[in-house]
Parts: sequence; structure tokens; C-alpha cells
Amino acid sequence: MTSSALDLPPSVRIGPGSGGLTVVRVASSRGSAEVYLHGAQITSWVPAGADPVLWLSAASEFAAGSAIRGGVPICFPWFGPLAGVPSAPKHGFARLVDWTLDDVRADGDDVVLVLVLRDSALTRASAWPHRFEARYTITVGTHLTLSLDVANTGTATFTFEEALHTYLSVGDIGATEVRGLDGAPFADQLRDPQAQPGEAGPVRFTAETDRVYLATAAAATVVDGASARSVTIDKLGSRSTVVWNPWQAKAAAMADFGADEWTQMVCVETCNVKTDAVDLAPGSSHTMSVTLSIDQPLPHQPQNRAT
Ligand code: TA6
Repeated sequence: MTSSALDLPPSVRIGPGSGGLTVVRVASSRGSAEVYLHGAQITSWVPAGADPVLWLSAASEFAAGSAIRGGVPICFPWFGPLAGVPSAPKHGFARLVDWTLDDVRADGDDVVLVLVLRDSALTRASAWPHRFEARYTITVGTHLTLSLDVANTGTATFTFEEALHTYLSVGDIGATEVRGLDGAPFADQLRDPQAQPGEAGPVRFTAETDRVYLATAAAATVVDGASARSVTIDKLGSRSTVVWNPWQAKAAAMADFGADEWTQMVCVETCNVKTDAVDLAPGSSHTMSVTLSIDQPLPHQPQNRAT
């Protein structure tokens, strides 16, 4: 079904967005959102009466074949570089291709979008040639729920990785901490890809940080001290969480990171990666979902920075 054939609720409009890419704009009593068909990427979510929750680089590209820098990129069917295939795009092909808008509906005051990606000659020619159908359900309301369902439509078991690579907007990364991952083993991608024992206490940021937490179903909370707000990231069907901030030097080397934007964002990504990759038998499917909720404004608390 083409998006033009869909019967859109009054709160939804479809049209050209940045770079001429097609964007679905939601404006309801519960808030607003923007979702590009390119990569099925939500780039904006603003709950009613609140500040934007997702971060989007002012320098992002919006072009076929390029990833949008911000919002929630979908990393699938692999995460990071693909071992042994240097030509393969980092984080898979899902964020680089157009998805089909399969359904748009109002559910009470919420708006529900369903986008679909199926295997194609392009994907079958990639280093991951399997038959699949991915259905991505976005529910925009007081909370934001993103649900990725992957079905094996082929005749052989396949293994995949996945990540909802969420970029959250914060007032100051130096006054931000991520709670809830205490004790979870993690791989420090900057030093040693092998998992190391977990640490007590929240994650705080004083330098480039790139941690893959494994074997954890825990919810995380981003406490944004500078904005006196917290965002809770609840998840289902996910055993990995990635925490990332590029810090100044890495961000400066990325053309789609504007000057000093790195201080205004943190990634807390809902995933199944590395040893948490998913094995999927023919005819079966797997769902991973994340729900973002903003908590009541916090009484402003002076931040004690990690040493
Ligand atoms: O999720 C963290 C990470 O794997 C980092 O290593 C960094 O590369 C980030 O993803 C962004 O990757 P991208 O390909 O979007 O530039």
C-alpha cells in the first residue's frame, strides 16, 4: 500500500522534508513527531508542553544512502562494522533505505505508524542475504514507544543484531548521568572489546564514552541535570544497552556533527548485539521495543562530577 493510499487521521500529514526526503509529521494533543521513510527514522519527538526529547544534528545529511545524524537510527541486521566485510555499511543497511509506510491510525489520543522493510535484490546482494520482514511500530503519545519486529520469511535460521540507536537531547553532557546499568558487564569499545565486570553507580561523562552493556534487561534513566529533566528508557526483548558520547575530538572529525553539538546529546541505545545477537528460525519472529518517558522536572540538583 503506498502512503498516498492511506486514510490519514487529521493529526498526520505526509510531505517533503529535509533534503526532499519524505517525512510523516504527527501533531496531536499529546505532542508532535517527525518520521522519515528513509531508514524509518524518527527524528523528532516533542511531548505536549515539553522540550524536544530526541537530538538531531543541525549538520545532518538528508540523502539517499546516507544516515541521518540523530533521532533514532535503526541498526539492522548488524551493529557496528561487519566482521570480515570492510565494504559493508556500518550498522547495517536498514537506516540507509526507504521503508514502506504500511499503516497510520489514531489509537485514542495516540498516533500509531507502522513501517515495513522486506528483503530485496539490494539486501540479498549484501553480506546478509536472508529473507526477512521487519515491521517497525511507532506509537506517539505521552510516551514514545518504538517496536521492531523481525520475522524470518526464509527457509534457514539466521542470526542478526539490532539497535534502536536513540540520540537524546541534554542540556550539558558534563552534567548528565545514566542510571540503571549498575553492575551490568560491559565492553569498553575504546579500550577492550571484551566484556569487563560491571561498575557500581551511574555512568557520568568526562571523555569519549562508548560502552556496550551486555546481558541486561534493565531500564535506564538519563538524568539531565542542566535541564532538570530525566528520561526513562524502558525496554522489552533487549539484552544489550549501548551508551555513547563522542566527546569533542571524535565529534569534530564527523562532518555531520556541528560545532560543540556533542555537549547537547547522549546516546542510550536499546539493542541486541555481540553475544546478545538473535538467532531466528524459519517462520519465527522476534520483537524488541523501547518506551521513552519524560519524568517530572527534577528540582535542580548541583551535579557532583566524577573524578
Ligand atoms: O553506538 C555507538 C557507536 O557504535 C559508536 O562507536 C559510533 O560509531 C556511533 O555508533 C555512531 O556510528 P555512526 O555510524 O552513526 O557514525
